[in-house]
Amino acid sequence: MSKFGKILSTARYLPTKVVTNDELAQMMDTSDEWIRSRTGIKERHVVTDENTSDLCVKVAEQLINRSGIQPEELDFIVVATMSPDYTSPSVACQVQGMIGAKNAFAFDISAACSGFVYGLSIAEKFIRTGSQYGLVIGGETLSKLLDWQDRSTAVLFGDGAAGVLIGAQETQSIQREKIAADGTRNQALTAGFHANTSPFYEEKSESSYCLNMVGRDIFDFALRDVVANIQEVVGDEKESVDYFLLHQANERIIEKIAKKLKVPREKFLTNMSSYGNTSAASIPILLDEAVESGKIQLGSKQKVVFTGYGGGLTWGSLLLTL
Ligand code: B82
Repeated sequence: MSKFGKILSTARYLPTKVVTNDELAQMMDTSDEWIRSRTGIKERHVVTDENTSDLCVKVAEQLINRSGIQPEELDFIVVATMSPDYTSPSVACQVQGMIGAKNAFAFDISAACSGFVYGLSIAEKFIRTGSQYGLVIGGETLSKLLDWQDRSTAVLFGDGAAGVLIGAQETQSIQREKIAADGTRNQALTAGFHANTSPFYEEKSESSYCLNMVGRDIFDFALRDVVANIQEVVGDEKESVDYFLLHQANERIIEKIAKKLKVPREKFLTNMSSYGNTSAASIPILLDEAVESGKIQLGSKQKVVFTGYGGGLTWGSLLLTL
């Protein structure tokens, strides 16, 4: 009989250096008050000597240690990231090698801030087709993609990683899901354009690594398409959902989405005040903190919704019974 994927444990790792809004205000024309009132962010973690793979290895090690399984028992490792160390190898392969998960296949997912939701959706299909155990990790060092002169973006993002161990069980954990994309709006949120410098290349183009966003457009996207997506996945089970874990882009977005859905704001967990926007890492960081605090209990049959939305444009929601 085919099995279903279930989250068995969670873990997070944040680089130790914390940068406050006041510290940013010494580097650029901004203020704690401006950042806080528009975004809800107070501080963020930033790497000083680590890359994305280092953060993800720390998460993978914790997931292995907490669960008691051996690295060789992992069938797959999926890393969602928009800030990999290399274009190739994938961060997932770096992690696989570092932790000795020699029986796991490994690959990265490029779906920006929706990456963890995409990853969990994909990973669950591997469990349904015979895999026993796998890791899904979201990890980012967005600090390397930022223009540190640009006060409109530099204040918004942070570095970090988190993830889950998923394993096989008899009963279905993901109850409903819908992941989506709209590539016609791909220019609304971009990062890491690689120019072709080949002598045969005839167009002149310049690399632009820095993250760029059209704030108003993606804000409207979050309030329209993402709200519709949550509504579609949650349907008439809205009241029975215990917690909504949304990508942590901006506190104002969460408030407005809660209001549009007519769901009490308290059901939306938030932590961007401490971490800023960590893209693919934001939902699993939020999840691990909620598990640590006891708000969310794995195996409790609580109902939770994970919703990612970001560059691509990509978005998606999963309704899970834990
Ligand atoms: S903003 O455009 O400057 N703004 C909304 C009008 C201020 C309240 C802004 C800011 Br500041 C920060 C984030 C956003 C935003 O809309 N973010 C996203 C929306 C959709 C998908 C991803 C994101 C993201 O930032 O990751 C807008």
